[in-house]
Formats: sequence, structure tokens, C-alpha cells
Amino acid sequence: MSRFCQQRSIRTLGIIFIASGIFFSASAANKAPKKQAASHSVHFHTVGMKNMVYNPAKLTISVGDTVEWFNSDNVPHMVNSDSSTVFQSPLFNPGKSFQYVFKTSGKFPYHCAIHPMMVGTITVK
Ligand SMILES: [Cu+2]
Repeated sequence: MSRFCQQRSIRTLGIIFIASGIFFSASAANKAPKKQAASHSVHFHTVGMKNMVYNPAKLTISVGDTVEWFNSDNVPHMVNSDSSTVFQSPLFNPGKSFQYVFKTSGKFPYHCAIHPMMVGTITVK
């Protein structure tokens, strides 16, 4: 490699370095307000299902929030509101989930229809 070539490639590397620095700082600046907006507008809660328990078993949320029950157990489960008119999931397998949007306030106790010892309560304020 000639001396000229070496100098040129060092200069090119410098330009790439500076350009990527600008790119990263620009994307970091864009990310900050987006993240704040997301945490403010997305009301999404996850309840785990493992070892025959809902975790957390008691959860307090706001009207309009979504709750997702995620089955990470090794057997299928259900999510059945004690009051049959609220939410009733189908039987769903490990690795699958069920979601429900709570549109009214109140206390919503629920259970798994095939494992009656699995119980939980969603409180909507
Ligand atoms: Cu179950």
C-alpha cells in the first residue's frame, strides 16, 4: 500500500467514524421522547401462568388497560372470570396467551376452569 493510499484510507475511516457518531447521537435523541410517550400511553400488563399459579395473582389496573395471561407452564390452562359474563378464554397451550381489555371498573376474580386451585383477581380502577 502506498503512503498516499494509507493516508486516504485513514481519512475515510475518520469520516465514517464521525458520520456514525452523528447517526448514533441522532437516533439516541429520537428514541428518548418516543420511549416516554410509549410508557405513558400503553397500558399493558402480563400475568404469568406457571406451576399452577397466576403471577401476580392480584393485579390493579386502570380502565381501558389490557391484561395478557401468558402460559409458561407445561400444561394447558384457561382464564375464566368467576362471573360467566365477563371473560372466558379457551383452553390454551404452553407458549400461548390470552388477552382481555377491561373497559369497566370493578373487581374481577377469575380461575382456571380445569384447575380450580388456580385463582386470581384483577382490580380495575
Ligand atoms: Cu389450568
